[in-house]
Amino acid sequence: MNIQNFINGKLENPISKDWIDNYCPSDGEVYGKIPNSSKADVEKAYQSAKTAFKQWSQTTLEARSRILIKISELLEANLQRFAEAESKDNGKPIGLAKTIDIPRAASNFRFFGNAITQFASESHESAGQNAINYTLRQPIGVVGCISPWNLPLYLFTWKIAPAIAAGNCVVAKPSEVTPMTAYLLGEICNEAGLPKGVLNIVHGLGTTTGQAIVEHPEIKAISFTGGTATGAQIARVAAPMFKKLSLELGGKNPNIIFADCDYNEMLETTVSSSFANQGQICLCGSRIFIEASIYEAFKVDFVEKVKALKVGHPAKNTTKIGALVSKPHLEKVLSYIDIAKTEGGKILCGGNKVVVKGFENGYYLEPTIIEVKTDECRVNQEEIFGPVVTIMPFKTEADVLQMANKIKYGLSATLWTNNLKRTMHFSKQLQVGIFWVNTWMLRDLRTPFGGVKASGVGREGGFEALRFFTEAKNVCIKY
Ligand code: TXE
Repeated sequence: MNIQNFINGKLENPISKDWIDNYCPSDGEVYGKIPNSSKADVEKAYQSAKTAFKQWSQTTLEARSRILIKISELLEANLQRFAEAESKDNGKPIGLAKTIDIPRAASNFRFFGNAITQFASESHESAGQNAINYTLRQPIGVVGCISPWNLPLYLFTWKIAPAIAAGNCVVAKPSEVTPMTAYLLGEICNEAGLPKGVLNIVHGLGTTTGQAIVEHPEIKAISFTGGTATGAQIARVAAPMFKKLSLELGGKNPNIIFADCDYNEMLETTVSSSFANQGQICLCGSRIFIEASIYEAFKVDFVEKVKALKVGHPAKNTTKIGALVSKPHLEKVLSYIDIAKTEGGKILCGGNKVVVKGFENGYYLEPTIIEVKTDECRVNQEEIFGPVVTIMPFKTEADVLQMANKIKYGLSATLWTNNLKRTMHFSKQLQVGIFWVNTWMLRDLRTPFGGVKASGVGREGGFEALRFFTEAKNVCIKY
């Protein structure tokens, strides 16, 4: 099946006439083509967005809200179809797509449809000067949204929804590895009555289509989620053009386990935080530090639970671990397992490709636990982004805090303890943007979302996203 660009409310082939293969990760087959859109395609999308902006920026909040909520309802009504498409395109278990990815994409539209009606700006009475200042928050104009392959529709809509809610028009590019649900979104937007040109979706490679969006002189803000190296490249291009940038990049997050935690809950959650979505979530807790007194017991229990995770075809309801997203990605993850061995890491379970009967060319890998001797080894410092975690014991609070922070990334951290004093201390000392205590991935869409250090710049979510997608203008009136 061939995918098309969605420009000015219409699905169409790329001007570039250039196409790339779309692979199905569960069987390794090419099952369609996607446009590799050129500068000319991006320009066409930009012109459509620019034209739509005049009216869209003037629509009432109520009208915008109604359309966003309608998109959300239509996604819910099409849950099965979207979940199947996401699972096939990405390799993730259908159960996950049905309970997490697509419902969350629907929530993104509903949330920002409601949030925009509550978004307010400040005013400042300048006492003694007979003046009042207020902040006018205006949409930026045409903005660019570029998203990755791990949570395709979930992250694509996490950017698009606040951008259009705030009155902008969008040129968006999903990952070329997982374009399918973004393609299906176009028709839903039309059905919901989103005016043509408000959302334009162009498909293609990062270095062609993505780069053309970032380089476009009139696209004034870029919201990006993806790899840290790509984020740096985007910043290099966008900074001299003074574009507004929101970058949500990689992570290598610590999962810190103290003996005084609720053990069973910790164990269940740690299995998910390690391997959900084949470990391909920037928030996964891929470095597990365990207090020495429970280390041996944890090791036995964790390995037992992980060995029981069923690796299989993503369309099967019993599958817990589906296929990795692509062949190059599988190879990257496997190369880290080799690195672990040369670094003296001990593979406690997993480490090998899995051959699924009938789907021998799919990109399957066993969930893998590596016991490392030192936190400084490469498998503990570099983002692997697959079903691979490291474990090691620690003795003191100070030791584990130092190891948790001694890394270039700073996205999230999880702490397992029932000690309040320790919790407060860690909440202040950990160099991360998101800190979970006795839980993982519990999300409230109002909260600021993003990382520090090499994990990114800026925050998404709630009013932070609406602030990003608007320009603040100070108006000072003397009376
Ligand atoms: O992501 P890319 P890749 C990490 C993970 C993974 C690594 C590389 O470690 O192994 O990044 O993954 C577009 N200008 N994460 O290479 O390339 C690209 O087309 C503009 C973490 O698949 O960063 C896609 O739409 N755009 C992460 C998007 O950027 C460009 C999720 C992300 O792709 C571009 C995914 C360019 N020059 C990977 N180059 C997370 N934080 O969740 C690429 N793109």
